[in-house]
Amino acid sequence: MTHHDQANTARCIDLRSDTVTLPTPAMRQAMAQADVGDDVFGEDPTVRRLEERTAELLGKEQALFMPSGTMANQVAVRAQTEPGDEVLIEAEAHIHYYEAGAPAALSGVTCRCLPGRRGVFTPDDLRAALRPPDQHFPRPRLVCVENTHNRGGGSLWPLETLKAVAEAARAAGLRMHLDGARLWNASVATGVPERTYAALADSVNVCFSKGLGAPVGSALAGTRDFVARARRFRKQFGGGMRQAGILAAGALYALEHHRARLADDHANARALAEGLANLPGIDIDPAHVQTNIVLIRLTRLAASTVVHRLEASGVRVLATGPQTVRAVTNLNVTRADIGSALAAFANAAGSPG
Ligand code: TLP
Repeated sequence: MTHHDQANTARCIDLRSDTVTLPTPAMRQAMAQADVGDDVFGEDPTVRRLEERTAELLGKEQALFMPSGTMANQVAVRAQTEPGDEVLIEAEAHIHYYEAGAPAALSGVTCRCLPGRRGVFTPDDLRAALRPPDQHFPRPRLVCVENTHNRGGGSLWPLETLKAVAEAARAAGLRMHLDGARLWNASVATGVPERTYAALADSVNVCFSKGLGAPVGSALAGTRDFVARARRFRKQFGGGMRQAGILAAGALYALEHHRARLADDHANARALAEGLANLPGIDIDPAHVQTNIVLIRLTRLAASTVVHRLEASGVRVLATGPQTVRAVTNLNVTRADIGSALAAFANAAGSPG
């Protein structure tokens, strides 16, 4: 029995997130053998290699290793705004919805929310939210986009729409940040290289600890000047790490070995959605499942009830609303697990008794 099998039999089928993945034995080995140094002194060779490789993949001058996607996003906000500025962001974007009020708490900025269709907005949505310079108004400074979009159900930004939003932002003198926690998924799903998306934004966050399966880490990329400024705020926010090469080695391993396999997660998510579409008590359009996140609307029961019942049969999902649950396929979930999860859903979602 391999380590991977053990993990799967010992645990339940965990579809709560792609953050729950465990490092593989080969990844652990790479981590154990990493060359390290003090990264605050710029002396960790493995962190440097990861930063260089990430910058190259994203077509940016530099990248900066970060402890989390949240810190990468919030350093990006802090480095590109001043207190009192306005950030234009889709209403359900992670930076606004799931980061504990950090834009206000850490950068002193307000978020002006744009309406999204599964997380995607248009240049017109952006322009409609812009106000002329006036002493009454906060200064609009930064536009944030998220690709893939988490609460949109792993949805993809059409490249043309993203280009048009980037142009509208530039025309209005705004900078743009791309929360690409799952940009790897977007590229695998569309065939559009990461750097093509990244070229449209001034700053980009990518995560190694989501679908790629590394235990810890993200990176924030941009120009040399931007990264120098971001490095200062990373220190201020407490994110300067020492022998971080142990973590960077896991991220590098994930980058080189786990990107292409995201296609398997996408196929598993689609299979799950297609199976769910046939079950009573569930409303889902499989065509909306573009990557590894499956949003499931429950028509008969409360999310809390279904989460509880699934848990009892060894399947874990996350409630994302009173009648919505989320299943995220990942490195530790096999096609056979999808069949088991469907059987569990058939029992959990249909009947009240
Ligand atoms: N998302 C997590 C939870 O916070 C909801 C998840 O399980 O999906 N940007 C996006 C789009 C994300 O989905 C996440 C994590 C982050 C940023 C933050 O990354 P971390 O968790 O590393 O701070």
